[in-house]
Amino acid sequence: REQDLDALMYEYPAKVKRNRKKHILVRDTSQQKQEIEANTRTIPGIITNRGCAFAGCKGVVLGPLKDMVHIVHGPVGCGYYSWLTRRNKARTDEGGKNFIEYCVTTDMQESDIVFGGEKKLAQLIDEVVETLKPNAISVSATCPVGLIGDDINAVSKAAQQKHHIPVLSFSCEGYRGVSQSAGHHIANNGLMEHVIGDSDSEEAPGKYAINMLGEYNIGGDSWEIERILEEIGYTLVSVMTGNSSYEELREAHTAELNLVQCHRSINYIAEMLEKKYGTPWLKVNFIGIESTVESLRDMALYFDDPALTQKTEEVIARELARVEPVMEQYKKICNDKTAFCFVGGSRGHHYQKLFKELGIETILAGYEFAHRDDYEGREVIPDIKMDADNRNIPEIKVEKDERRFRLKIPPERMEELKDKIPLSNYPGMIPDMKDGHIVVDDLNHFETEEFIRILKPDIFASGIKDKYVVQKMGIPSKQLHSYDYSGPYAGFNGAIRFAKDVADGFTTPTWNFINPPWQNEPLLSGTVEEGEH
Ligand code: CFM
Ligand code: HCA
Repeated sequence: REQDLDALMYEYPAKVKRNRKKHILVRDTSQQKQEIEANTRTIPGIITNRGCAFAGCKGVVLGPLKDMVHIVHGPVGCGYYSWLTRRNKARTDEGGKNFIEYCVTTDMQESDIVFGGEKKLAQLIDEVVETLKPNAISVSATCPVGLIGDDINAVSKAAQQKHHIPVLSFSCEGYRGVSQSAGHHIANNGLMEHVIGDSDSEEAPGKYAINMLGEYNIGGDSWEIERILEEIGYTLVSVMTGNSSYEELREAHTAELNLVQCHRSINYIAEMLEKKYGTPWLKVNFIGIESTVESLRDMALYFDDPALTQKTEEVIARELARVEPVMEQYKKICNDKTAFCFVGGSRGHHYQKLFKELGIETILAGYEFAHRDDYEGREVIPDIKMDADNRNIPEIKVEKDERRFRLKIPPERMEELKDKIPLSNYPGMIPDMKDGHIVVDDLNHFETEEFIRILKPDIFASGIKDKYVVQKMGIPSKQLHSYDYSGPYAGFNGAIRFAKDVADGFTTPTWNFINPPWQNEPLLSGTVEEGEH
């Protein structure tokens, strides 16, 4: 395998090769610990799948908050491409507001870049308040805003005073970090400082009150998870941030437990909430049947109430009886196949288990922008080197809230539970990978083609930027960001949907009929006409 890796990098200059080798490892369980480099800059010129800090802030974390209007201060392209077309879903609550379908931007022009865009932003905020009347507004900065020095913070503060609604500003210029991850931090820090706990409520709104952190309702995933949790008897206080709202997030301090679905985008907020309010966090994974069952049992153990445990087991038994026979059918089609699973920061790990349930082995996996702890486990956090890029993201200090802090369970019980369930813990992706399988950080297009050539997977799971290249090589490709506009894929119903979509990918007769179009005729033909257009 090591030789394969060397051969694969044949076209790289020596320096690039040295760099990239630190981001790739072949799983070897005989080694106590395997280290990987992550969260560092992509080498210029390499075609990465990563996005930018603005995408992580506005696109991923803030965008799904539906009762807010999210203003993009910048050129129209940044606004247009961060319109939530990646299928974040949001239902309007009764009497509530929902602006999820809007795309609002200052549409900066050349003159704004030269003379400044602050006035235009202030005007747009006035217009938004007048016409849409949102519960709150966010302003996200794109690259040129930072370069020309528009003070979005001052404009937002003035607007907040003028209109008496919260106007939150986020200096999430695309270049603020090496990837989307920096943008998650910037957005989450803002929500932590200005939104969570900003209400008079002291009591949770129901029994077994929980927040679900790091779940963005792509393809309706949160709704399937909520269906299960609510039937068991949990009360969902808030979701960060799928199908959620400013109003919901304000109440998040009242929960008894925080679930962490996407460790990458939210683990630091889970830590802050524990420090400030005493709310413990539990790592869950609702992707895959076994993972869902395990997460539900872990939650029941945390609350330790016989009635809740019984209801949990009842729901699990009923759901398994319903979905397992269906999964068996699809398994017949999928069994003994291999997959690549390369997604942003969590799904590269989470989806391996669901693939496994279909008999599909993940032989290569990785993350676009996750950090070492998402690969190696949280215990490496103290060893992670700080560099100029990390320091660029402002840290916030969180103190214990003396009035609201409450230990949710006694410290001894907490310690006891930590041995049984992943409370405040995430062991990362690497321990779940098998010998000889490959882990790649920030996989690029050149390496994708090379790995495909060497390993010939049966299915390629990734995103829109690389799927079509691979699909045209004749390998079924599944988007695990947008779900190819299908979903939900979470929970019990999601597993069935996923199984069907994957099996359809293998069995579609298209593979027998399609020749690349350029084989038969030129792709473009036409005549140039003179006159009117
Ligand atoms: Fe978390 Fe996400 Fe992901 Fe992510 Fe993303 Fe996403 Fe993703 Mo695309 S928050 S890290 S920044 S699970 S948008 S909903 S699918 S890359 S694996
Ligand atoms: C982002 C969003 C994205 C992109 C998806 C893809 C998403 O990174 O800004 O590349 O297919 O999930 O929508 O990750």
